[in-house]
Amino acid sequence: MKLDAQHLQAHNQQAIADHRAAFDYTAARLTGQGLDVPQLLDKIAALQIAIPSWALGTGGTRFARFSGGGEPRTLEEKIADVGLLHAINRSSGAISLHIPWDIPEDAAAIRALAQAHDLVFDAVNSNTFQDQPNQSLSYKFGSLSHSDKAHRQLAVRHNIDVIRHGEGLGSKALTVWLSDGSCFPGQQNFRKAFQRTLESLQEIYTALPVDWKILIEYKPYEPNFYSTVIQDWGTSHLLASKLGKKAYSLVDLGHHLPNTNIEQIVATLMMEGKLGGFHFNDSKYGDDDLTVGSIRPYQLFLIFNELVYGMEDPASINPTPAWMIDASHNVKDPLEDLLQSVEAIKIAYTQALLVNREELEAARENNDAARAQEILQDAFRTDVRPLVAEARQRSGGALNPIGLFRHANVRRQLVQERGLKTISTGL
Ligand code: RM4
Ligand code: MN
Ligand code: MN
Repeated sequence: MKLDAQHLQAHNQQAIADHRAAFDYTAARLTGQGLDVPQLLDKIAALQIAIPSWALGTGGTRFARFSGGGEPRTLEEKIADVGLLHAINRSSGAISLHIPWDIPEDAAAIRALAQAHDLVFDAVNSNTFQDQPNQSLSYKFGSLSHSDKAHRQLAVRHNIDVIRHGEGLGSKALTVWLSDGSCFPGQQNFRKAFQRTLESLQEIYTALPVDWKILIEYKPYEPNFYSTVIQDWGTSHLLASKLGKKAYSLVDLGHHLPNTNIEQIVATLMMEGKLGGFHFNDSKYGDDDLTVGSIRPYQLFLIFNELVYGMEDPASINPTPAWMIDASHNVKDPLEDLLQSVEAIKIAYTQALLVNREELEAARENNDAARAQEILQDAFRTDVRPLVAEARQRSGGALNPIGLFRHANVRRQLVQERGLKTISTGL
């Protein structure tokens, strides 16, 4: 289905008076503080967050999966879903594919379809954490780090295939996440596993087109429960540095042990010009893949505070990272969940744009911890939702995304089109 533009306009019309009052109040306050509101709106509108092709179906756990109705059955239907999101919020203008969950059989046709929905292709993701039907060798004991060369070669070739698929779609980056590691002490030689991974990545790196990046994701545990080969940002950064200038680290918010200071990791990687990608989600215990901002919105803000500093600092050597949501939806409608996630990202980004950096630096130089906290929390506690809504509306999107999604009965129409019992490839 495609969203009816007139429906969107009519829905906005109902909310416009309340919105205008809230926006005018916020804009006047911020202008009074010396902020350039039109410039803020441009920045908010420009931030586009990629949607992964595996997040459009209902997620599950290793215990059960309770599918929802109208899930996209094909890559074409997944593109249509992201197109719907983008039509509603004008902020999800990119899609990230996981190969082989979503192999584009006819790249030119898929690219044209995406274009018709105003979408581009973000990073492509390889998958060596599952065996595919008829696969000659198993990844049970690893892929790029496997003790056996033939296994490693299989995984290297898969990554190169993924690059080729991505080239056909106009992607510019390959994301590698490895589940490689060990479940028991003594099972793996840490040093050999690292060296083998590096060698495999070097082969993949050689196959990267000139204008491509390789993004290396880290994760401390799961599915391996004793060790993972790329366990933390330091290991990812070490690999990226050894590989060369097209290699970067990727931070996934869920891939940290409890209470890790993620904002400090972001600061360090950006200082080194090595933060290439970012996966958003939220968690309470581990890699919970919950809706962005649903558990720890202040942490998200503090992370954005570092991201904005890294992006706006004229001396920064870090390219703009590839932004993607990487979450799973076990109990919510996936599309509603994604709308909420994008909104949470935009709110945290906007709040971070409000931070008075000069005053913050002065407070830091004076070791004035109380003042520094005031500055940060003043930005965090500003209700920026009218700014985010205004930016969205000016770009042709909805003032109230979830309100419109429900009012337009999007899910009911998708169920009618696709059926109640459909299952999407992915998590
Ligand atoms: C992993 C990791 C990867 C994602 C897979 C589906 O935990 O976050 O980025 O591709 O899940
Ligand atoms: Mn991820
Ligand atoms: Mn993850």
